[in-house]
Amino acid sequence: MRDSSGKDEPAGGPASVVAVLRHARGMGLRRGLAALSHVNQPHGFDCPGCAWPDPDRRGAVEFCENGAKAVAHEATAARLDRAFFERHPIEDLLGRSDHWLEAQGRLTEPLLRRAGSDRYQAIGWDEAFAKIGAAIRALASPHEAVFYTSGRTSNEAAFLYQLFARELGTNNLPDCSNLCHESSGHGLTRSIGVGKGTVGLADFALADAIFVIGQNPGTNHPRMLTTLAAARRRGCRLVAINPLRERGLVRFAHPQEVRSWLGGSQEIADLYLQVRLGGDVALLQGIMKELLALEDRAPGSVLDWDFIRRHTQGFDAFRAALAERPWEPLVEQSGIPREAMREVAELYARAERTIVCWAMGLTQHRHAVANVQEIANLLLLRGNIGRPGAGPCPVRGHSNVQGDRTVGITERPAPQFLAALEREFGFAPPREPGLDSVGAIGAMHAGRARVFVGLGGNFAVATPDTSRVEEGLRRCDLTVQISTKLNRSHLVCGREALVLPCLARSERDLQASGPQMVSVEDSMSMVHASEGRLEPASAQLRSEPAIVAGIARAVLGPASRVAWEELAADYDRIRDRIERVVPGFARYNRRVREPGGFVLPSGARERAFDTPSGRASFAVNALPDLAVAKGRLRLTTIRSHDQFNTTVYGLEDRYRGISGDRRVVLMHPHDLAERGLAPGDRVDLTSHFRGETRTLLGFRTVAYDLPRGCAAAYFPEANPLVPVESYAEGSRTPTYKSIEISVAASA
Ligand SMILES: Nc1nc2c(c(=O)[nH]1)N[C@H]1C(S)=C(S)[C@@H](COP(=O)(O)OP(=O)(O)OC[C@H]3O[C@@H](n4cnc5c(=O)[nH]c(N)nc54)[C@H](O)[C@@H]3O)O[C@H]1N2
Ligand SMILES: Nc1nc2c(c(=O)[nH]1)N[C@H]1C(S)=C(S)[C@@H](COP(=O)(O)OP(=O)(O)OC[C@H]3O[C@@H](n4cnc5c(=O)[nH]c(N)nc54)[C@H](O)[C@@H]3O)O[C@H]1N2
Ligand SMILES: [Mo]
Repeated sequence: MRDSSGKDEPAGGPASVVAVLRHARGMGLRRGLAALSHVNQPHGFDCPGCAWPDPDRRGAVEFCENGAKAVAHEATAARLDRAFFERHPIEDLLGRSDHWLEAQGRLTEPLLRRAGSDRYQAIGWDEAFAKIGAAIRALASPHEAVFYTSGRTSNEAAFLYQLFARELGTNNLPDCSNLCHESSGHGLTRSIGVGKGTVGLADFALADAIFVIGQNPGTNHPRMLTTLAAARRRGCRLVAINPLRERGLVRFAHPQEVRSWLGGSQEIADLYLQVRLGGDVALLQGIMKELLALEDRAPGSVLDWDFIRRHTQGFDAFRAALAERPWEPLVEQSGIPREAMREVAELYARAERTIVCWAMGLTQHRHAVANVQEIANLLLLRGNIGRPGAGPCPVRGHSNVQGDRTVGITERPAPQFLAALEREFGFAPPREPGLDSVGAIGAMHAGRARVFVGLGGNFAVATPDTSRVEEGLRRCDLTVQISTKLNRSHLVCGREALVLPCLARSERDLQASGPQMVSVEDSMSMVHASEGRLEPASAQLRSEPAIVAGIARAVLGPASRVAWEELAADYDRIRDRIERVVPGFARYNRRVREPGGFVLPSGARERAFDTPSGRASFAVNALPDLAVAKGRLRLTTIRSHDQFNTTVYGLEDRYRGISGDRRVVLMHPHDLAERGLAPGDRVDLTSHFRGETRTLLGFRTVAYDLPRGCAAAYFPEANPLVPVESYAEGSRTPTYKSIEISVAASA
C-alpha cells in the first residue's frame, strides 16, 4: 500500500522550497524571483492561486509552493507566436495533452479560426471585436449567448462583463462557482441568510476547535497549514474528516522556518475520521445525536440555549428528527463507529469557540446542500456564529471567485441588485434567471445557445460529461476565449472561433489615464488591491476590462447607455460605479488603497440573519441514498499536488506518493483483490447513471488507504465519467465527488 500514514514525512518542509526554486527557474530565474517578491505584498499583486487571505503582518515571503507554481507558470518566458499556429493545425493540437498545451507558453496576439479552416491565424483587435459584434447581433435573442466567467477575473472586469450581458438583455452568466462552492452559497443562505463564511483570519487565532471537512489544504490552500499549525501549537483541537488520509492534515513543517530544515514539524489533526464518500451527512448527524445526548445528561451544559431561543428557528423539529433517526444507517453510511462520533461530540462540547472549514469534498455531491446545512446545524447548536473565534468557513478556490459573485456574476441576480443597476445606468436589466454552467451545456447541445464567450477558465475540460460539452461547443456559431494560456477549450471550436489574449495578474496594466490596479475579494470577504509589476508577455495583450469594454462597444454600438471607453481608461471610474450599485463598497477607491484593504459587511457576523424570519434556521435533512449496485464503487475526483484545476504543472503528486501518471484510480487493497486486480494493473472505468454508461480506458490501479467501496481519480482526467444531469439538489453543482462506477481489467 502507498505510504499515506504521514507519520514520517510532513507536508511542506524543505521539499517545498526545492519545488519553488525549480519552478522559478522555469520562468527564467530573474523574472521568476522578481515576480515572487511581489506576491501578496502591499503594492504587489494578489497571488493568482487560491483565495486564502493574507495575514496582517506579512513576511518578506508571502506565498506557498503552489502559489509559486501558479505565478511561475503565468510569468513563463515561453511565447506562442503566429508561426506556432501555422505549424500546428488544430487537429494536431487536439492530440496533445493538457500538460503539453500549457507548457507552450503565453498567448501573444488575437487569433481567429475562420469557418472551414483547420488552423488559427493572427488578426487585429478591431477585426476580432467586429466579428463578435456581428455574431451576437445576428442572434434571434440575447438568450442565445452565454457568458462564462472563471474566478481569476478581477472585480473591475467582472462588473463590466455582467453589465454588458445585462444591457444586451440576458442573465446567461454561468461561472466556475456553479462548479465549485455553489452548494455552500445555497446551504448557508438557507441556514444563516448569507452565502458566504463569517470568519476572518483573526478568528483562527482564537478558536478552540477547528474542523476541516472535505478539503485538502496541504495541496490546495498551503498557507492555511501555517494557520492550522499555529492553532495546534497553542492547544486548539483539530478534527479532519476525509476519506483519504491527506498528508497535509496529518503533519506539517513550515517551508520558510529554519526549524523545518532540522526536521521539526507539527502534528495537525487530533482526530482523523476517514469517512466513506458521501457519508458526511450521516457522520454529522451522528455527532449531533451524541451532542444532544450529552446535553440530556447534563441539561444546560452543552447547548447554547440563549442563542437558540433568541436567534434560531426550527430547533424542536430538528431535535425530534435526530432523536428518531436510528444509529445503524448513520454508522453504516459514514463508516465511522459510534464511539468515534461520541469522541468528536465531546471535543466539540468542550471547545468554547469552533470554526468549521470545508471545500469540494462536501459541495460536489447530490446532497451537497444538505452537507452544508448540517455544518450550520452543528455550529448553531452551540452558538458558534457571530462571535469571535467561531463560525462557518467555506474555503474558496479561485482567487476572486467570491468577488466576481459580489459584483454581479450570477445567473440569478437579486432583485435589489438589478434595481440598483437600473438606477445607475438607465436601462432595464432582464429579470428572468439565466443559464448556469449545467444549463449552458444543455442549451448549447440543443442549439438554443449559439455564441459562447469565456472570460478565463477552461470550460471544455472543467465541466462534466466532456463529450457532451464538446458537442455543444462545436454546435455554436462562434466561441470566444479570453485567456492567458492555450488550453483545450481553444481547440473545441464553434463554426468560427476567437482567442483573445489578456494581461495576467502579475503584469503591468497601462491604460489611457496611467497605470491601473484591480481589486479582488478573498475567501473571508476582504477586498484588496492587486497591481501587476512585470513587463507584459506581449505588447499586443489587452487587459480584461479593456477587452470586455471592446466587446461591449462592438455589440451594443453607439446606443449603449454605458461609456465603455471611459470606464476602461481609468478603473477608478469602474470602482465608483460598483460603489453605487453594490452595498458595502462605500469609499471603495480610498479604502482599497489602504494596506490590506477592507472587509465587506455581513449581517450574520453580527447575528442579524437575513432570512425571511430574521433567524438562523435549523434544517432537517433525510439521509441521502448512497447505495450502488453490487460490485460497483463510488468514485471521487481530486486534485494532485501538481496542478491548478485543469492546468497540469507536472506528474508529481508528492504527498500521496503517486508520480509519473495521472490516469490512475486509487482503490482499497481488498477492493482490488476482490476483483482479481493487483496494483499497477490496467483497468477500464465505467460510470453508471440512469441506465447510461460512460467509459474511460486504460487507467492504472493504485492501492491506497481509503474506505472500502470508495475510489478516487484525478480531475480533469475522470471528467468524461461525470454525467451532466447528475448534479446537486438545489445548487446544480455537478456530482464530481460521487460517481457510481464499475472497474474491469482492460482487454
Ligand atoms: N494548488 C492548487 N490550489 C488550488 C486548486 C488547484 O487545483 N491547485 N484549485 C482551487 C480551487 S478552484 C478550489 S475549489 C480549491 C479546491 O480545494 P479542495 O476542495 O481541497 O480540492 P479537491 O482536490 O477537490 O479536494 C477535495 C478533498 O475532499 C476529499 N473528499 C472527497 N470526497 C469526499 C467526501 O465525500 N467527504 C469528505 N469529507 N471528503 C471528501 C478528498 O479526499 C480531498 O481531500 O482549491 C483551490 N486551490
Ligand atoms: N472532476 C472535477 N471537475 C471539476 C472539479 C473537481 O473537483 N472535479 N472542480 C471544479 C471547480 S471547483 C472549478 S473552480 C472549476 C474550474 O474551472 P475553470 O475556472 O474554468 O478552469 P481553470 O482550469 O481554472 O482555467 C484555467 C485557464 O484559465 C486561463 N487563465 C489563467 N489565468 C487567467 C487570467 O488571469 N485571465 C484570463 N482571462 N484567463 C486566465 C488559462 O487560459 C487557463 O488555461 O473546475 C471544476 N471541475
Ligand atoms: Mo473551485
